Amino acid sequence: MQDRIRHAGMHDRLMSAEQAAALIGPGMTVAMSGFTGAGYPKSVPQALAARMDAAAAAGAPFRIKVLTGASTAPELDGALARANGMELRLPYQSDPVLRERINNGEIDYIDMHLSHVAQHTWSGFFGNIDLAVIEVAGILEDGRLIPSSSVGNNKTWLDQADQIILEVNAFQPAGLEGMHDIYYGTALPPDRKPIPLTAPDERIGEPYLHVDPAKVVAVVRTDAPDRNSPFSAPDEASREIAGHLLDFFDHEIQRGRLPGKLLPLQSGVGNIANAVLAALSEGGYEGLTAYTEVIQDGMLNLIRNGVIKMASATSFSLSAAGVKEFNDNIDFYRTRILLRTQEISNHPELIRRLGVIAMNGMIEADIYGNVNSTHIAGSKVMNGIGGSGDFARNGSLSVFMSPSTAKSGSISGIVPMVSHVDHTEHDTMIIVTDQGLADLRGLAPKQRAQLIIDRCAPRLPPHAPGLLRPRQARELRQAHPPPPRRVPLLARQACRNRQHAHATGPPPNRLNPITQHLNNGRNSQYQVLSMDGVGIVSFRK
Ligand code: 0RQ
Repeated sequence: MQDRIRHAGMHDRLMSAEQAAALIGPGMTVAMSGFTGAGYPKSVPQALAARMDAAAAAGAPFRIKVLTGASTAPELDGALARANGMELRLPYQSDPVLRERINNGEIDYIDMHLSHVAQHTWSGFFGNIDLAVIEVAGILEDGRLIPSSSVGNNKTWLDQADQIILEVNAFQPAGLEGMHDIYYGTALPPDRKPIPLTAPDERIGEPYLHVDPAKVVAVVRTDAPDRNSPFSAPDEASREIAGHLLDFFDHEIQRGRLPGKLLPLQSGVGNIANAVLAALSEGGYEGLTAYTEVIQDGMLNLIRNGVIKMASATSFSLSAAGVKEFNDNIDFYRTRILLRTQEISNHPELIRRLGVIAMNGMIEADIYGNVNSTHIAGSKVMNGIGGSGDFARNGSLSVFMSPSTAKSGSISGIVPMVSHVDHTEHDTMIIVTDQGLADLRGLAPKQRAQLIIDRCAPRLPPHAPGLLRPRQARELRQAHPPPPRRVPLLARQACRNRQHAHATGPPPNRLNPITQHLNNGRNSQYQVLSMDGVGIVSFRK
């Protein structure tokens, strides 16, 4: 095969990962490639972590600020976090070691919309970008770069960083060349122009990234695969969620609110999202499109079997089996997949114009439709908001999905009040759990609450101890004279219930603040029927 490094001058800058890592100094702001475990640098971060370990052992801690596209992998986030070498990380992560350090307060973490990262960098909010470490699949004779398995923020990093280290990864298939569409027309206000993209399969840029060769201080050869985490086989809850969603799509097509080929699909990360995609292949669809961030195994299968004719994204996130399928059939996929910068894959203007159907996982939703995608019990981050906000706010349909309970049924996914808000009730249109689907469009808060509880909340067996009896309800009415409210909520009690649930599992037969409030309301529309240990389960008009 032709050498991946075709620019003569770049050969002079070839060096080992250790030599390249020595160019990074304490306190630097370093931007790295990588998005959902794809296209991240594989060797320089590990060599840097070794330096950090040595520095710490010598009593001189060595820490840097790290910016990426999204999550990376053990060789980057894991290695630098283990070496305690990060003082700041943004904008999305999913590494267990890094997560622990963030949640222990040892690393500052800026969790932000992925579409905002480039513009905030240009505006200088993260300070000067001292250096960028970018994985590429090759370097052309003229110095342009063949992007790797993700694009993410690489255009911005190459443009904004003072110095560049390139990792040229021979493991990435040469057939990636031509699969990218890098648009160079974005700007800060007031110089913005409409982005000329009206369908997911349109090309508006070019297949290569630009770099000023004078800024390239090191070129490192690597030959290593991406993270390639396996996906769990869809479980019963995921299949039920997928079934409800497909029924809903059918209903919307029959009502004329969705075309037969749906609208461009966005699918988030995680096992549930992957399971929904798997189910779509049995839904009788063909010729669909995707305008999304990440191509997971489920989407690759849909492209393979013609259900999706074309997908636009910024990255892959494949299992080892998915990578093999992709690499073995790359000529087929090259005409059906376009990888763009995350500025474009997540651009609000484009998501709104295309009418994207946004489908994302969540940790919990409250009965009014506020959604927590990121924080367990309000304070421990799981991954980050990623692109879910870009898509949910601007899509024509914003769907959030989760099993109705977590941790073996001990924590309700539907709660009185979310412990952290990522997506407000104003952005949330559809909530789906294994129990059912609530279409919140056109509903006022108390109507939303009734529907979410009726359709989505976990169910109790008929004689469960949480059943609220009429006498108890009467007593409660006397105990808590109710103020009429637009959004009934006893916030203090909602928080107390949650703390208890997370500390000890489901609390014993305790009255839920919302059920109390709704039941107590002189002008309440609802009568409480039952409740679970964590949040209310059902009430009726
Ligand atoms: O924990 O791994 O310890 O078992 O959260 O939950 O049910 O496996 O669901 O893999 O689909 O992820 C929201 C995290 C869901 C994901 C989230 C625990 C649960 C498990 C994972 P364990 P599941 P998924 C585009 C879109 C934000 C970013 C986004 C996410 C773990 O979808 O990161 O959407 N979204 N980006 O046990 C306590 C609860 C819980 C809970 C779940 N209520 N309480 N723990 N868990 N609910 C892509 C990008 O932006 C890049």
